[in-house]
Amino acid sequence: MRQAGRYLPEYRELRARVTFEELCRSPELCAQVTLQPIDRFGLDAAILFSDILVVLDAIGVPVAFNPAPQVATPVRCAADVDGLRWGRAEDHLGFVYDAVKACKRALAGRVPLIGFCGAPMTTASYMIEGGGSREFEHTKAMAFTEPALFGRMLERITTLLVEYLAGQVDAGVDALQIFESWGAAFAPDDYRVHVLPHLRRLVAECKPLGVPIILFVRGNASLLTQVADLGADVLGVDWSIDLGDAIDVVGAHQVVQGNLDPLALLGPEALVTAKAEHIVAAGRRARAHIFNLGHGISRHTDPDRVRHLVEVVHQSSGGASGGA
Ligand code: 1CP
Repeated sequence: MRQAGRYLPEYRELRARVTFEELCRSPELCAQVTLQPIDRFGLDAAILFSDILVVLDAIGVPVAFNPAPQVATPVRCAADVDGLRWGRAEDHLGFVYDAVKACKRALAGRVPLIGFCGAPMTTASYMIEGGGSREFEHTKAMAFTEPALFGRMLERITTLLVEYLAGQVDAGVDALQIFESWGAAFAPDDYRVHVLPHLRRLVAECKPLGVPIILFVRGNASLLTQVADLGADVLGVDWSIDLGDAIDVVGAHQVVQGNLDPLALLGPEALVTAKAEHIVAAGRRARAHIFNLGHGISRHTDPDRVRHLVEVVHQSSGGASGGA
């Protein structure tokens, strides 16, 4: 959940000299940034420093990070979709795999490394909208007026993402996380028709890669129900639902991850302690629970609050990597 990033002075110091794109494209700098929160806080896993939109460049959709992502030429009609460089993406993604290898070397087995991608619809939404969105008007308009085109686009993105995740596993990642950050853009029945089949295929085709798959879905209880049986090894839960209620929805046989509201870290230590202990207690009812934030960390977060959070979680769950 952006555990490396602008809330860390050592990240800001590096970013004053290089752009976000340069960071992602330099394996050595990428490894340096990936390890910053590991060195500082003693977290139990590292997540590759990159972005879900880095992959788009490889199919001919340039993305600028200012720092929010912007796509100058959105993809909205059949000619746009069919004109992309589908099928030749692998030739352009070597820098990500080199970054994975550099991270693995730098970690030297200390903690596992998580690779990731955006879910097909979340990825498509940035291509169609041209950046972040509140209403997802263009995305939904395409799904509702040209469902076959929308389906073709998601199908091709899914194929791209399977290759991309396979490349990350080949390069050495120990687990994969799929981010469906904008799942709630669609009403539940529309999600089931237009989006879920592609996410199902992504998970199914990544299963043989042999590493655990974490599926993070930001949205609502209905979405959690829909994704619960896709075969992901871990279900990531956002902060908008009580973890105990999420476990009721997906079933106590599942492994869950989450779900502290990242903005709770802007509050006092005592609040962070109480909320973290509540989540650790709730998670005990699941088959296993990986503590995490329920979405991306705010850049206004005091790193000392994060340190405090890690201590509380380790203490209340029985030690580093314990109680999971
Ligand atoms: O220089 C900067 O600080 C740019 C800010 C930034 C950072 C630090 C962006 C632009 N991306 C990232 C890193 C990032 N993004 C990681 C790194 C690994 C980690 O530490 O977690 C990851 C996993 C992501 C994934 C990501 N990017 C998601 C999925 C998770 C989520 O937050 O929902 C999404 C939706 C994005 C898009 C994106 N990229 C950047 C921003 C600010 C955003 C989101 C805002 C928007 O849509 O407008």
